[in-house]
Amino acid sequence: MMPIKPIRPYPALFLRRNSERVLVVADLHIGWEVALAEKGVHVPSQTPKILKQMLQLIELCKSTRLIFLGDVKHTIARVEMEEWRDIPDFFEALGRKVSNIEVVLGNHDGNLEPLLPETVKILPSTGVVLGNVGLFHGHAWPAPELLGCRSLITGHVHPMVAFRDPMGFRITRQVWVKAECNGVLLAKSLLERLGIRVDANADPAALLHDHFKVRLRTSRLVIMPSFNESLGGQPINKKSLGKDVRSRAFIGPVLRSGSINMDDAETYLLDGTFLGTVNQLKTLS
Ligand SMILES: [Mn+2]
Repeated sequence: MMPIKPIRPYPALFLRRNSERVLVVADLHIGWEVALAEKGVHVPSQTPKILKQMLQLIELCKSTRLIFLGDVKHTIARVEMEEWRDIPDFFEALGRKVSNIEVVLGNHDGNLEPLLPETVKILPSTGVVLGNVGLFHGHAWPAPELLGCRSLITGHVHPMVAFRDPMGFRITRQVWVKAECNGVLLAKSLLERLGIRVDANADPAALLHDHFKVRLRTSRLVIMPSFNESLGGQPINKKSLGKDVRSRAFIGPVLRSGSINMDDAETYLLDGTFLGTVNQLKTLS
């Protein structure tokens, strides 16, 4: 089985597939500073810092392939001046080190394509299969073929834990989330979403195979922290996670499908420290 290895202490993942050495990062949100500037808060461009970190990681893992797991840019549909400048430069610099670069589209990647060098391959938001790992951004449903993968990996959520320390200060930290996924429930939700009727006594795994020739294997979901560390995130140990309308929209259809056991999901700091399950951390929030 292909190991899923977070690169400690970075919000990045290293996957090996045959001779390929794949570096995966999610949620760069380049141009985030511009949205802040509109509100009167001026922060220098974070893109040089993000590029430097990417180049270090490429060196560290000797990457031969890069996958950006959505939300490369920040403004959703528009393109800001800074993005016109930063994004092409960013990808050209990476392209000098790694020839195989792919972007899985996220919900912030409207009009991203004209900003990318032609050598960068754009993949749909329904994701990509890498052996027994399926990667997609998380704001939209994955393609049925991803359910043939044992593990699914998403971004989008910007997972964090938030708690109060003994002095009463609020602490937030980015985390990795590893959750069990009930593949049968996920298959059922996805099939229904695709307009395929699933009767009460029907076997979603069999239907998935009949319609898409996919053998259901998914049993776990990993949520990646955002690569841009300046961003805010979603405190996953908040008692009301997913209950109010705003956070419902933010967590995406797979987390809402009822197939992911978030209560017992394991959380890890970027340095690999195991913090406990989401349920255990709820008492601290
Ligand atoms: Mn997103």
